[in-house]
Amino acid sequence: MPVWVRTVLILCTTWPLAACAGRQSALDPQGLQSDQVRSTLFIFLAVSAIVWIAVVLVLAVGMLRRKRATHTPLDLHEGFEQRAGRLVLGLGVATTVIVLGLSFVSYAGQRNVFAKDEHALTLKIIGHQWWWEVHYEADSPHQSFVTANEIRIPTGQPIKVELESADVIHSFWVPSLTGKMDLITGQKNELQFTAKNAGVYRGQCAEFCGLQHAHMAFDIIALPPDEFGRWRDHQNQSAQSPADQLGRQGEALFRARGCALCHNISGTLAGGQLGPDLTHVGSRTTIAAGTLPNNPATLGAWISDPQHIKPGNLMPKMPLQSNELIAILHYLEQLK
Ligand code: HEC
Ligand SMILES: [Cu+2]
Repeated sequence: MPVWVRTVLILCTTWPLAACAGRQSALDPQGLQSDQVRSTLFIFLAVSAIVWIAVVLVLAVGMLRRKRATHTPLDLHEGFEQRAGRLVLGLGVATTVIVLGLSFVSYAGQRNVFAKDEHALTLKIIGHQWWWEVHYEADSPHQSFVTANEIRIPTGQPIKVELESADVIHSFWVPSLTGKMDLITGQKNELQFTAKNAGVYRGQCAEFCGLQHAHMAFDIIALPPDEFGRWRDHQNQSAQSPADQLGRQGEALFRARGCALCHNISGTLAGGQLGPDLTHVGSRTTIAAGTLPNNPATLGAWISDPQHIKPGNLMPKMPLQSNELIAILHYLEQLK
């Protein structure tokens, strides 16, 4: 076999399968609910495949064994009519049984996926064009905090997300963990899921919501419970005060240049609510809803011209001198 034929064959067979694993795949489930979604899919797929193969086989046999007609279509053959009638009845019953069976499988699957646990950890998630506001809610306000675009959860514990929208309809979808659910203005939807294993699972807005819909992603980072506890305690704290002169200058410029009108940094005078909370922005792994990894270069590029990176997003390009940009960047980098 020529090499190119072999290459094409290998590519055609393995390339589609490569998409089945990874951190954003319903076929590589890492949560109790996504397990259920996958088994439901496979049962439907297997039953439909068997029916399809049976139909094609019968059709093929019929075509191969076709005989020349020896009678006119209007002749009645009692024996044949009776056999045909029984066959049609049998197939009708089989179809009904299969459809009812699959309906039951689907119903049982949904019951598991949407089962509710009283003791779930509750998060409130608000969809914005084009980022995610994430509230960790506890009984005591001292234990509650807000973050954005990165959702850390403990493994093995049921998580309840309450979904709302600040503007248009969005949809919360983390294929590795569970099915999707819409975020709708004026309505509170709810979804629960449990991550089986530690890892980073990518989520994506799954309902077209305008220009930058494609750049409205997020990460769910599932951690062992004690590590999650440490992260949570840290997020509960107000922002660290800047350690040096440049950082203090950055903090002042953050207010003077208008950033504080849209961004909150707990423990400081910045209390804006239009954009993501930046109290611990330096500890997040990505910026701009999963658009870029978070490092000094990307953060600097974002602040100097967010419209170049994510055209049409709701953070305007702010006129900053380069020394002002450096000071603000230095300040934000310290907000671990
Ligand atoms: C008019 C409101 C507004 C102003 C003013 C504003 N921002 Fe933003 N900012 C936003 C919005 C909205 C986003 C989210 C954009 C997106 O991802 O779609 C954002 C995102 C960010 C992010 C990324 C956060 C993350 O976790 O993804 C940083 C950092 C940031 N802004 C810093 C600044 C700085 C520094 C200034 C001042 C120079 C500033 N912003 C001024 C609205 C604003
Ligand atoms: Cu969207």
